[in-house]
Amino acid sequence: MYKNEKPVLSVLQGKEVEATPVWLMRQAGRYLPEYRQLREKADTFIEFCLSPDLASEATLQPLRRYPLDAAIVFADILLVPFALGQDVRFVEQEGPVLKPFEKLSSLKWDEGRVAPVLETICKVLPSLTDQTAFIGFAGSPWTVACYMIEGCSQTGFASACQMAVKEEPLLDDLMALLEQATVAYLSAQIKAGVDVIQLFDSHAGLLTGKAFSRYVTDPTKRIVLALKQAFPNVPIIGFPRGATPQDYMAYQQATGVDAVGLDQQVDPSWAARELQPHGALQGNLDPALLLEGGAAMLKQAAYLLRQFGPRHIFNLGHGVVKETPPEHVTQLVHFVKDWRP
Ligand code: 1CP
Repeated sequence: MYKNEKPVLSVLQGKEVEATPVWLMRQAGRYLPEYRQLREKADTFIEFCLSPDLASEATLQPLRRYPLDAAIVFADILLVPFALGQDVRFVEQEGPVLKPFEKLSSLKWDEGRVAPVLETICKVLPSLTDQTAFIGFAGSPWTVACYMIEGCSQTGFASACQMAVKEEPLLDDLMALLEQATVAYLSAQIKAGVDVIQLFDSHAGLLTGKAFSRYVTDPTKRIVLALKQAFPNVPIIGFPRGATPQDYMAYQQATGVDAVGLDQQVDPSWAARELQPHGALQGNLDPALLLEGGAAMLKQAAYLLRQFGPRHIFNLGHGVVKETPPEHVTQLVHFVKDWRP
């Protein structure tokens, strides 16, 4: 046993762990009353993300309540378009609104615009125990491109999908720009002190087959390669949410990620059989079960723990929904921490 190592890192490095580590996507955020109170201290969500005092506190809030094995820096995937110079706002009840960009050449990566995120990382570090992994993240180019092209999420990203099917040069150019920006941003996060990276490809499932490999797998592979060359010891979790089983397999085999994040549509017994022999897995409790809590949630949690065994980081299949009672999270996290094979 590697007692003095962070369990999340051990799983990602293929080492034995005593118990399955756990963290939750969107473990910080609006389901926590202390987050809602903190959120009032900034006028806009972007300002909140770019205030190291507030963002570091938001990062730590869930760790004060629950014995989680990882912290994830409080930020948002849409800070990348913001740092490229696009106008990004978050509208209450509606979600993100991005102003269409005139031409691609007007976008340029300006790391100074996300420097406060790096400061947040530095501020959080001294408060983490030596067992807690610190996760930095970015959206994958396809998912970020969806928002940049569409401007909001209400349209189901129809024009981005159309551009992908037609392989339009504008999309390819935007993707290339995002790939470079993502590598620069994640490298800066690693230098600031995170020890794991997660790539959120939340809208990967809008594409399949050839378009999936061109806009999801291939860019991820190039980002992983660039990061691994510079930081060989920093593991990467890839989350191609909504991918078909075939696309999940292709993604795992081709990208070089250390772990694949599973959404709740993926059948755990299939994933344990087909994916787990090739790498660690993360996921995939349905956030609706966490919302529900109680016996149904614990039954499925036990099933996942049995199915996946030790090469697994317990998580949800997507983020904690904002109506979730915080006590359900207490129940789940303690259940996972106390579980033994
Ligand atoms: O006022 C608020 O509190 C706004 C809600 C909120 C929060 C708490 C948004 C707006 N973003 C965040 C933080 C956030 N976003 C984190 C850090 C918190 C944590 O995980 O503990 C992370 C990792 C993200 C990542 C993110 N943002 C994703 C990828 C994961 C996913 O949920 O699929 C995506 C798609 C976004 C875009 C986004 N940010 C916020 C909204 C409302 C949306 C749009 C979602 C949509 O398109 O429906």
